[in-house]
Amino acid sequence: MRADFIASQFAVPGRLLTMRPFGAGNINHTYLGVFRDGMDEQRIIIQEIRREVFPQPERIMHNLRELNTHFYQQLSEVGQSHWRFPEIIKTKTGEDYILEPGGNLWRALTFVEGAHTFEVVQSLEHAHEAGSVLGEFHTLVDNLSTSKMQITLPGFHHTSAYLKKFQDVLNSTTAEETSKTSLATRKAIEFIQRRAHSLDTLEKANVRGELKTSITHGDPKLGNVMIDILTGKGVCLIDLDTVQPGLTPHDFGDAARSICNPAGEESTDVELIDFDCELFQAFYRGYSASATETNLNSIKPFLWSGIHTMTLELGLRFLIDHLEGDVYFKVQQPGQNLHRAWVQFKLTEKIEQKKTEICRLIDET
Ligand code: GN1
Ligand code: MG
Repeated sequence: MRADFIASQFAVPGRLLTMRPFGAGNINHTYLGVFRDGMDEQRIIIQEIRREVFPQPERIMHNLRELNTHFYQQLSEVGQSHWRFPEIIKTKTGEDYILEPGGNLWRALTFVEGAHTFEVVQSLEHAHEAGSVLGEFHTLVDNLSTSKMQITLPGFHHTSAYLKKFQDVLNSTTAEETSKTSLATRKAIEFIQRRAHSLDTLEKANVRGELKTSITHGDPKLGNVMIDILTGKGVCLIDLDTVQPGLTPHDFGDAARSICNPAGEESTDVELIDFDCELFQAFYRGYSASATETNLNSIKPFLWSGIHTMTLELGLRFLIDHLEGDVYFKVQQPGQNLHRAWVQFKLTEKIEQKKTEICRLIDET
């Protein structure tokens, strides 16, 4: 296995005992390596960053260095904190990563011990902790200048650019053929077309100067929230590859869409999809308790749109990938990206139906 060879290039004491695929990521290839040095055992994360998704993966490593330095500074100022984060493990020759000639980037990170992640929400407390971790993340990066962070994924949450791409893809022959053969595909296309006008609310607010650009996580879904195994408390956000300048309500919306759907985004039954307002209340209480008051007040008017936009945008991204032949999101079987799109579209419908209640919960805190 190639990952074994790569693992041996990093400066970890001892010998590699095991190496296995790890996590449920849709983009990069992640492995957990276990090293043994005498009686000591160390677990590390090895990742292959796909260049076809991240055109300049070196930027991810630049941002990670900046972010870790910033976290250290912030946390040393506030004293003891439970916040933890994956750290870069250097190669034996002192580099931060290994670049395959013309290809992907490999890096090694420390494993956050004593904590785990869940793909599906476990309880109201879990939703609260996930909210709290996201609020804490936004507070920690509040004074990190956007100029220090590079764009790792151009156009990542530019929803209108996805819409443009969708229209281009629809004009291509493959998409025409797909839409002729599948009713589910045709209906999915119509689903987006009916909502195309509502996709750029946040981008427009940003252009008008009503919503500022800040450092965002970019992918704060539930599966990226680490929870302490013993206490059940939130520990940190992992998967920091898309930390870059963006719009905070996008982060809020991405977290909410994944936490408040009790069936999870890989549910095989779209009829089970719901946006649970009790979970949302718990998530929102956790978020507002750890976000700064100024930030919360400035994003409040955009939070429902953030949830709606991010859910619809993810559905749209899955649909585009289905139409393009599954080139972006990894799939286990054909049609999986279309199904994933429908999960997000069902969730979008629920978010639309429950708009009044969601907005009431946002306003009363
Ligand atoms: C991808 O690779 P992963 O699972 O962390 C995607 C996110 C989606 C998510 C949906 C870089 O994240 O934007 O919300 O799948 N990441 C990228 O599960 O596109
Ligand atoms: Mg990710």
